[in-house]
Amino acid sequence: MFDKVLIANRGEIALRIHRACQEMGISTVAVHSTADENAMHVRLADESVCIGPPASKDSYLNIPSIIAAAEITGADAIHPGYGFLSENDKFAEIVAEHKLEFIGPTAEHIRLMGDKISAKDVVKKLGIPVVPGSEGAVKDISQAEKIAKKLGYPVIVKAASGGGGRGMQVVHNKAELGNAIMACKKEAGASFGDDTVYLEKYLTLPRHIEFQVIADKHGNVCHLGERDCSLQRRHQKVLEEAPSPALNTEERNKMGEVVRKAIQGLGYIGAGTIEFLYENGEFYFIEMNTRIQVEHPITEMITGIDLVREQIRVAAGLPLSFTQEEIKFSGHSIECRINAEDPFTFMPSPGKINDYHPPGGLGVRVDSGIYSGYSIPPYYDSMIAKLIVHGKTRNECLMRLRRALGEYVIGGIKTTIPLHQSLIRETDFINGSYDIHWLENYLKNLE
Ligand code: MV4
Repeated sequence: MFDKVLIANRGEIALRIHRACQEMGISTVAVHSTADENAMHVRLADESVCIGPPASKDSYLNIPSIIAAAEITGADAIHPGYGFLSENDKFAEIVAEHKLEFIGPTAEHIRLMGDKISAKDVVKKLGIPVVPGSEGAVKDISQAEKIAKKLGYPVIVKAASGGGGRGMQVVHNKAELGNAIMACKKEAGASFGDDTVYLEKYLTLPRHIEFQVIADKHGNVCHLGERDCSLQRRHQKVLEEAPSPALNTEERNKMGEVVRKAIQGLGYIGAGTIEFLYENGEFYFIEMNTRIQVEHPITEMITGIDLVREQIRVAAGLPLSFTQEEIKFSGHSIECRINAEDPFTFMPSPGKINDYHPPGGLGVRVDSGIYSGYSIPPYYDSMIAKLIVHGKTRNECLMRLRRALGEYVIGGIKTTIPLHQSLIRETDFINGSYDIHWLENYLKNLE
């Protein structure tokens, strides 16, 4: 096992990784920008190294500084968290070249999944159902017209190097197709330096359901069930739940097994998430994420498995500490992302927290590095806390979430707590009947 892990991230996930390390007897190195000197994970880490000025490109994305910090402190491994360098194949490669362990998959698997065309192609061959579409890249407009005609409109044009909702165009008829392809290519070229695009049938009212997997270096792969992440605004998840209210046990076990087999066939190592659109009882693969995700705690709450601990174990060459048969899904969990933003306009609201009282009690978990007197810097993502609740049933979970949100005091800044309070009182939410467009429609009707 590693003696020392460098945490190449900030905020709640840096603290989450520190906690896992501490419970494993591993010492931690925090790397931080000048704006994060007072961050909780920096205070709690065994050592800390300032790696640059506030702008992410000069600090949290600064590969030479991070590698230097690892070498100076004698770290054995680097955990990248989510965002920043977590899905950068070059970084994974450089880490390995410096005889450090990257706590994540190989650079090759990151690269394979980073290209959405190759990702779709490889998982399809491994038996995962994908959205019908072009086989590979769109070559020219006339070819695209033929494919679109076969698929039937509406179709969607996506960038091969995109993901997370960037670089997409929905097309309703043949007349719009040429322009949409050109627009998508232009945006993709400018944003990702790669103007390759592909075509898919556009699913109009799907849910976003993703399966969590974890694999070790001995060929063992487990799935940990699914999360429903349909409640999003501008491709930012707002609230997630596990299990999905839309799936039954049979559907879960069946798709879980399909996913498990595919990931085994891929030779993948580490934690990963297979994203699907789910419509009319069918799953359609869209993307795979090769990192730990923001919403991983709801999976931990229903399985009792510490995913970050398992990531560290498998990176160190140890086997998973459980088998698929030993995983028992228990109860229901919901996560609310709490952002330093106006709850209804979503304008960022950084600044000093002058009053802080997090909720507690049975089944309540708060993952956050904030504290009374802490100033939220304006340079980074606005998510400042995650409230995660567990209950024996979805209804118990909902009642507990209502109670916990009511207790939560964050004074001095605006937060999205009031949004969550109204959201969870909506009939559609209570009934679990929502799709990927529900939240945006709900917000529009509030205006
Ligand atoms: C789609 C789709 C409908 N049909 N693909 C958006 C983010 C990216 N990961 C994939 N996205 C979508 N792909 C097909 N063929 C609709 C979306 C989509 C979406 C997906 C998940 C959650 C929220 C969303 C909001 C708008 C569009």
